Amino acid sequence: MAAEAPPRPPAAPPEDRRNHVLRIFIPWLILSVIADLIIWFVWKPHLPPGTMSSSAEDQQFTIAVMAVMAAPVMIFVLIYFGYALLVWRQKPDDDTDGPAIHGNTRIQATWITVTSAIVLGLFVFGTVELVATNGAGAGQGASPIWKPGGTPLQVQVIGQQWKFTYRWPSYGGVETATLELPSNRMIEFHVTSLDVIHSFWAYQLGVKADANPGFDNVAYVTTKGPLTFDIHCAELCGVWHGYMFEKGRVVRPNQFSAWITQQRAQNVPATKSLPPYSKQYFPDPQRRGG
Ligand SMILES: [Cu+2]
Repeated sequence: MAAEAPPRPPAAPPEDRRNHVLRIFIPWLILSVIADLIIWFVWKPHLPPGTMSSSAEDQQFTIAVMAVMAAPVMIFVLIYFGYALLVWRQKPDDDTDGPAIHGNTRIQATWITVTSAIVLGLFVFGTVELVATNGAGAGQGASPIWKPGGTPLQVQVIGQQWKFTYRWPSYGGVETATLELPSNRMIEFHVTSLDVIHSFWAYQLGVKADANPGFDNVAYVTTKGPLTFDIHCAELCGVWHGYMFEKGRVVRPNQFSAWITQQRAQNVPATKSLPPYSKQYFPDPQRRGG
């Protein structure tokens, strides 16, 4: 009696001859170029905080560069995801296992190289941008690492519940209720507080620095042309926190000179009764509120 014929091995699935790499790569390339062009030429010009100071312009530029680098990564993930769902999905009634795959050196090496290059590139880029703009408009603390050359105009910003006032050490220590700055000038803000923690946020200037009592927080910015900008407190500081907003102005240098001269003359009696200019103040009794 002849032995029963052994069962035939299942037929091998037909070899997939489609070039998946190319079918993913080409749409990715086209969509990435389109997305990056839209980001750079359509989106970037409208991106807050605008371009009306050195820091604002740098922030806009940096965010756009990061978006240009991030968009192709996101598009790749979405295309790969969609492609896998459509092309590699299991057919109905197909209970066979997929091929056993044990690693893929080329893909792993490419992945590690590309992601490392992106992360390290952004690290270097971000550091250079931060150093080159003397802190990019953020508070650097009492002894800034990145100081600009020349002699910036010093302006002390004093947060208090619920108003910012401004003191001018190079103009007799006068304290003003509003902020005007000369155009095309490096400004050195000294941000402090008399009571609780506030945050000085000059939106269109791209400046944001915490105002802490008893602490001198330095932030640099270079103004450009004339501008009206928004000033907000960006740190919840009590019931009237939302009331701490006002307009500041960047004006031509001769207008600024006229304004500060007028402020000095008008505030002579108040300036006499103020404590001398200091990098920080400790009012007595210690003010607390909220
Ligand atoms: Cu506040």
